[in-house]
Amino acid sequence: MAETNGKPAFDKPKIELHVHLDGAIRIKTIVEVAKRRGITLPANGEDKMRELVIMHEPATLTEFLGKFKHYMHAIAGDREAIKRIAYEFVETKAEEGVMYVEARYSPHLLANKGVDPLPWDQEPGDITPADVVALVNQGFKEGEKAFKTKVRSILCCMRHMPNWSMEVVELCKKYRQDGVVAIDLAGDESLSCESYPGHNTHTHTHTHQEAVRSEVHRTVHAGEVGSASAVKEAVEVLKAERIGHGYNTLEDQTLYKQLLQQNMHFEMCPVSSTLTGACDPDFTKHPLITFKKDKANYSLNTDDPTIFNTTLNSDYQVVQKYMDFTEEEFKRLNINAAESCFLSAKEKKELLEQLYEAYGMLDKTLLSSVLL
Ligand code: FR7
Ligand code: ZN
Repeated sequence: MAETNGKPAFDKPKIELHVHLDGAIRIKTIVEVAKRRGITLPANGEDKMRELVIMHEPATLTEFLGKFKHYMHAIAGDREAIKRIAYEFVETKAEEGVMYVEARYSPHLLANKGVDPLPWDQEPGDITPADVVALVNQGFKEGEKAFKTKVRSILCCMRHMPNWSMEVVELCKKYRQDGVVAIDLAGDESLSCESYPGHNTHTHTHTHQEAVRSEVHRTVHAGEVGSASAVKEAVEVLKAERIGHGYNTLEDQTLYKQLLQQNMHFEMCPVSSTLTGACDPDFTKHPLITFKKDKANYSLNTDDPTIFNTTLNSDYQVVQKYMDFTEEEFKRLNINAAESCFLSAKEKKELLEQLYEAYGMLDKTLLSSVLL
């Protein structure tokens, strides 16, 4: 990873919209929880575990999944651990100067009951996907109180598990008063949202349609390693309001121009994009440069800070160093992130007002109400 020390590239409040809770767990916590539960980890001690989990070079999906396999079995299926990772997540984001964050995860991948197959070779237990959501919500709520960073959550469907998806949207509905704001589709992008013959009532398409019907916000991982057609499918079929990554949108200029016109939000993850092999490791050739030049609506995000050994600041440092990002652009993209977040209109307005104030900008909301 690029150097993460020194002065922050942008020393003002930030918004993060694309970060996986299960890709943001502290190694120290993994080691402590494993010890308490008597669970074996593939390496002894924090330093060796960190070395195993961190990704240094661009990798394949299989290698990437291997990182989760090193530690997810230690956290999944444990009430205290699930609540703790949520609480600590808020503390970490507060330290990074994040004012508002939307954290995402798959409730099924942290459960040990009512999920088939049981993930991470766990023994059956008593924590259902619904219990996972309730525990994460508790951790977030306590973290918000303690650290003053606002947190909401996005529940992920997994592309290879269409049979989990309807429950995910139901959980979004059940917990909408408790901090859950949206649904996502994550996982292996080579699998299309309709690619399960014989499962036509259990497709991601059905689920995202149900999300539209019940007014659950939608984002979809697309155009990261997948092509521009995956982005088109996300927008047209799954009715995504934001796109996770979306780098390959640029391969289809008609689609790209249409999405620019629609003001589609792209959740960009610069460091992640090179370590997953989605983009060329030469940051000076990164698609983000085009999005910036075109004044597109995008945010900057870490994706999986534990695995990529990053903080939000290191992603900001990378784009400052290799893509000539200025203070003005950092402000503009954070305002765009706030505009595209999944809070209610009232809460979004409050967030924007706080940002304008922190950025020393004229109160735009007030101005527009005067002008109207
Ligand atoms: C996905 N996750 C974390 N980061 C990512 C990512 O794509 N950057 C996990 C959830 O938050 C899922 C990890 C996982 C587990 C089993 C099988 C697959 C995957 Cl294909 Cl991606 C979404
Ligand atoms: Zn992601």
